[in-house]
Amino acid sequence: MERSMLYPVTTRTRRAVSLDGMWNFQFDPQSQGVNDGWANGLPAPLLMPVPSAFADLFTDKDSREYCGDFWYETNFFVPGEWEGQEVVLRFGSATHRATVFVNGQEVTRHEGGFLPFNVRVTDLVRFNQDNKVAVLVNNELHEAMLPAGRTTTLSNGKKMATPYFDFYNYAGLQRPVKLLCLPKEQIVDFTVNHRLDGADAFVDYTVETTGEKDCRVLVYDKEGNLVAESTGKTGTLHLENAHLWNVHASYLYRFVVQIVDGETLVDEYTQKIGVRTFCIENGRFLLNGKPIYLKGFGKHEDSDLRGRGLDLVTIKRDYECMKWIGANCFRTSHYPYAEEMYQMADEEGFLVIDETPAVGFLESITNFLAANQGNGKQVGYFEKETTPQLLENHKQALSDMIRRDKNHACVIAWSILNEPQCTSEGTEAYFKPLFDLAHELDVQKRPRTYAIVMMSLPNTSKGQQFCDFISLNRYYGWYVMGGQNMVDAEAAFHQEMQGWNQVLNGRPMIFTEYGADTMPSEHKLPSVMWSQEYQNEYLDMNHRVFDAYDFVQGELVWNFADFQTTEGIMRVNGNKKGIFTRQRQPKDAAFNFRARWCSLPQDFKK
Ligand code: CKU
Repeated sequence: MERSMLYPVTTRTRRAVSLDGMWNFQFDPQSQGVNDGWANGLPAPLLMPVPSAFADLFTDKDSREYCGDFWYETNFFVPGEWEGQEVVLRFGSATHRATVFVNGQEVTRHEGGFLPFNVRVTDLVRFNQDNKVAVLVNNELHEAMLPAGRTTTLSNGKKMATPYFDFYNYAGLQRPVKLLCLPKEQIVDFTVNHRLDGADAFVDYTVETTGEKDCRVLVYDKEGNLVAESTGKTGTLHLENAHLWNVHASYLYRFVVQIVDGETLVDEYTQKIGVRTFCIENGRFLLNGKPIYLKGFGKHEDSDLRGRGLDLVTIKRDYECMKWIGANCFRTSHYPYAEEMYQMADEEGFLVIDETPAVGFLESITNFLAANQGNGKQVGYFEKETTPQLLENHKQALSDMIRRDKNHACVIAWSILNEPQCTSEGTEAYFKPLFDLAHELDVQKRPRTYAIVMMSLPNTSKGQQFCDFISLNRYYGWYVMGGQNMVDAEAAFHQEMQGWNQVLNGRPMIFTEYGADTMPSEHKLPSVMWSQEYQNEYLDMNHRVFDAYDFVQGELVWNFADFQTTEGIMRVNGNKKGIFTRQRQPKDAAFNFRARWCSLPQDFKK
């Protein structure tokens, strides 16, 4: 149960109650809360909404930039009729680490800010009464964690987080918190893999439970008709004339997983699942056996006031914008997103490249972003004292992400890192176990990749050989040879592409980043960098290069929308490479993309 990554649902045997709302909240700069008994009640609480980041709700800078320990606390009522069953608390995430207390007692600790965790509290809660949950959260950054960064102390004694990554270090309880009631013998995990045979589909499944009783799986179509059934903890479901899940043409079956004891229903879990296959063959991505060209975005979970807090309104608007512009894919840069985002991708028929929070493993980027704060040193990232701990945390995040997301039709690939340092000796020893683990854990054997930073070239990158497809982050015409130099940028870009052509060995390549910062306020004829006109010229040049190579099988522009970053001389109140503003209104480039993407066939360059 503790390990279960199943999304909480209410069924005949399960209850899932939302604990979202206004919680009590308090900063703990001296880390005194544990000793002073704050788990039993916060001495001077503020109110704080859950889910949300806390940062952008305050009006003073010290609170916004707060780094260190802080607490959330609320009361919850446990119904008396739940007695005799398992009671579980489920956090969608706690950024970046948390210790949970129930009725004053510590019940669990969790490291990593972007994946869910459960804790069983059956023996601690008082039934038919109020109970207290207190969560000690910490948002400090260091080099053995994902995402990486460092924490320093300012002359006034306050801590400051310096991310090694280009997004704001939002923190808190940013995803839903739920109280669950589950049967003692329960379903812990459910896994599917799909095979197509003519008009039919076969779904091989496995159910993991906490006991020995038998299982049954039922499949219902959209109209609610039972279309397949099987018994056993493993088995195969035969879908005659299967409705396949497809891009912009989703079809989701309802899978009902049961533990049964003769006629008695012991546990029941349900999940909507799309049936499809995805693989790479002859340098092409094949969805249900047909070539598909990837068009879309690198994104962020980022919106006004909420920071990275789950916001269904933003999610809805983002999908409407992505449909309007003709996109079919996005990458969850640079961390696994809230589960609600993948559920919507399943419903809307979008392809997702799912990324771990492995970002910031490169000192040149840190020095560049931090400009005046960097230490100027550039050493191998995977030969440090912190590396073994980092690898452990990385494996944990990768396993949890795969376990959580493996049944989503939308998820077509695993991105194992973003822009790591990958040219030094330690690279292979660090990468190999992670790439192996992804294949071992994923029965669908989704293709694996990592986003390769500028300056890591085909002949210098010691990580590219592990990829099933190559993903490049490239900024020719922005960070490299921008402005009037664009003509040289285009030539240099072609030259690099020829190098990659030598090492692809039939693997497709996609662009996981390309983009130019653009202020929605700026127009200029002829263009200058940062103007809307320049963003379009930059994109046209990049697309000319992509279109010249058959092996380029996708383009995910950086970024879907403007997003918040740490302040500094490289960023104007955030990164402005959005095709949409942070408020999700189109820049001029959005119309350029709409014209291109709506006219490119799905099987472009088939
Ligand atoms: C993006 C220099 C490349 C760093 N890359 C990662 C991403 O997180 C950044 O936001 C580029 C950028 O806009 O610089």
